[in-house]
Amino acid sequence: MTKLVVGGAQMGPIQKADSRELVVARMIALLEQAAAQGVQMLVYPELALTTFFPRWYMTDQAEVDAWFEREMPNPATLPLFRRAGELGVAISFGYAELTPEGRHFNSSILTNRAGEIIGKYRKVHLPGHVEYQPTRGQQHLEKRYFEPGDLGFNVWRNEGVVMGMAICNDRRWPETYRCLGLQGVELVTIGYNTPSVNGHMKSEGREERLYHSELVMTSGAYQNATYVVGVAKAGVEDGYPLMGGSIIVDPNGFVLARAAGEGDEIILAECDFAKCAFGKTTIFNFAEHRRIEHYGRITAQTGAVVDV
Ligand code: CDT
Repeated sequence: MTKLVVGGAQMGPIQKADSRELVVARMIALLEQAAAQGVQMLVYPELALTTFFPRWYMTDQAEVDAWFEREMPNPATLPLFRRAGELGVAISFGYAELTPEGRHFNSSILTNRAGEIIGKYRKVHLPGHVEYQPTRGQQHLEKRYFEPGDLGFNVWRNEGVVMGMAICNDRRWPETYRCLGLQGVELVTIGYNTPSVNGHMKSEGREERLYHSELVMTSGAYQNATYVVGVAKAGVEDGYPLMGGSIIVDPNGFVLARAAGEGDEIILAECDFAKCAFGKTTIFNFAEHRRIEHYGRITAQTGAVVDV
């Protein structure tokens, strides 16, 4: 029977001018705060080391590449890994990854409680667009700066718990959770940067967006009998608001902890992973109840086809 105190390190805004060193110092402060409260596994947001740079349209590749990390850990982030190891806190955070082959991914890593990287994920569902769109209130250029992740959805046994990662927009897709659920996932970590306003529909404000965020993470948790921890970068970055709403969800779909504000903030919950067994062996016993002979379209077809 494994229990872990899981925390979410919601981060307030990071401005364009903020250095990696400044951000890492904030992450270490959150880590120390979390460890003092007994947290053993701490999850940070997507692209945790920088402002959400895909809101900026850039044409100079050197300018783009400056937002990316060429190795992990690197001199700027090593103090975070070291401190996490000293405190015995496993961590997961997102960053922009530039590979030695020159490939760009929106990635996240997972460490054990010794501060050693044991898993990496590259974001599969990239939202947004490639070219500048003058009609949008703000740009969302993830499709310009990243290629879709090439590693798929994997799990790792970490500190006795089957853990998987997803990033931001992935949380809206049931396929994400099910691919992890089919590998027995017990904890899904999800960092995110979600603008408070919908670039396509200005009438959709923060409350609706918070509702949708919570809806997808609670249903993903329930339908796969897994804990989910979703962690926001929030607040106003260079004039553009990001919503908060970080939550920890239990395997029955109930929210155990919820962030109150839009600044740096720790949420936490004691997670008893034995609780995943009930759903996994009853209503969501996949081996017993799934009917894969009827699910072929899910992998054979991308867009909806109306043929009636
Ligand atoms: N970072 C990220 O994936 N954000 C998206 C916003 C999409 S709006 C083009 C999200 O799903 O929250």
